[in-house]
Amino acid sequence: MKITAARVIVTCPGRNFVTLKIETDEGLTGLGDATLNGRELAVASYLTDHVIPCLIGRDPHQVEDIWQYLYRGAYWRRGPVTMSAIAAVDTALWDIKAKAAGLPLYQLLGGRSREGVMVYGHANGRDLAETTDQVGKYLEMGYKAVRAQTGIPGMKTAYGIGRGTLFYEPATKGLPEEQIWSTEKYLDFVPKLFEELRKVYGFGPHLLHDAHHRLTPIEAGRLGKALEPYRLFWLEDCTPAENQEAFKLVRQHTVTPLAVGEIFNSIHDCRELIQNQLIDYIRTTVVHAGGITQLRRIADLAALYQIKTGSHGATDNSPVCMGAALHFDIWVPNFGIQEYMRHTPETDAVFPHAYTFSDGYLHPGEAPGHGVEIDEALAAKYPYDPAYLPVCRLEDGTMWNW
Ligand code: CS2
Ligand code: MG
Repeated sequence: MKITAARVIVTCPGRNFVTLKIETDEGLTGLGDATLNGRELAVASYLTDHVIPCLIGRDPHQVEDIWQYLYRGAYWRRGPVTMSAIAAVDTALWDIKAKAAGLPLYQLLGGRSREGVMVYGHANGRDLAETTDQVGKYLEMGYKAVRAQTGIPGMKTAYGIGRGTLFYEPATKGLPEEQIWSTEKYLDFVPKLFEELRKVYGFGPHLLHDAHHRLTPIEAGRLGKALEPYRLFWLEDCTPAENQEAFKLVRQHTVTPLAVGEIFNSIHDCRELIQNQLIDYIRTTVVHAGGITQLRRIADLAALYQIKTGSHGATDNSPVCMGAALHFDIWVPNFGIQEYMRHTPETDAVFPHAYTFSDGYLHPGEAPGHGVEIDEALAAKYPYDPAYLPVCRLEDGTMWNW
């Protein structure tokens, strides 16, 4: 088999998605997600201008060799743009290989290790009552695990407070929205949220929380300790992770499980965190961490240290990423949980998919490949519409981590 053509499809059915479609001389096609929120066209150009010309004429079955060619061959290694582009190629090639075999992708990885993929949904509200109410709605839908984020008294904005129900979309049109942050107000209020949630819903459901890189290591330790009585499934991105050693300080102060990795793009970003057992869940995902080929390597490394997977699954990861992630999740021995922020009906219509939700679990389906296609005619009706993620400042105007 030979790759005859490849192209990038950019579409905005409510939010922007970048998709790579690879075509072969045998008529099989594969899809890969290449969406990098707020920087979409950089990846589209990387693919169109620099990667696609190198793919034409290659055997799509050589998934590993093509991965190595794109990674080593660029000379400039790693980084979110490069690795999202490589991920898109890798995902599309796995899709083609599985379609050629007539099998769902998970069968090529080693087969099913569980009945379904436990997911967590996003509950959020402007205040404690609204957030508590929203958590209840997810539990009614059958979710076994819910992430809770709440508005904080005295703060106009807080991370994770949604626009619309069932999904949270942080990117906005125009220049980046500026949000104001107070660590003090946040640290005082968050334990009250989880105290209330445990009071109302008991200790049955798994509860998660995302601090979205806002705290210093010692503040993260303080929050983890304060949340211990409420037994969180995980506390996510409690502090920025460029300095992986920072997590030693967090670990010294709390036994609340820690999750990190949604912005990582290679195994090297998480190596120290894994080898020093400084985290409990690794959140690297198909689209931003180099595809299935790199993700399975990260998972295998993590397994040596009893660290589980918990892949990023926000709305900016397209249904193509979600489809591929679910095949990975149903196979990976050290699976923990999968994030699942629902896409809008418009997005689901552009990306028809085999995966389904029932009773708190997602199922990848049995379609050959990763089970996600694109309706190109419909996609063309939604042209690219630039949007940025917000930026964050402290109350005195100092730039902070969004
Ligand atoms: C978040 C994301 O899903 C998460 O845990 O941290 O919503 C993140 O903010 C977005 O994916 C950014 O594009
Ligand atoms: Mg997050």
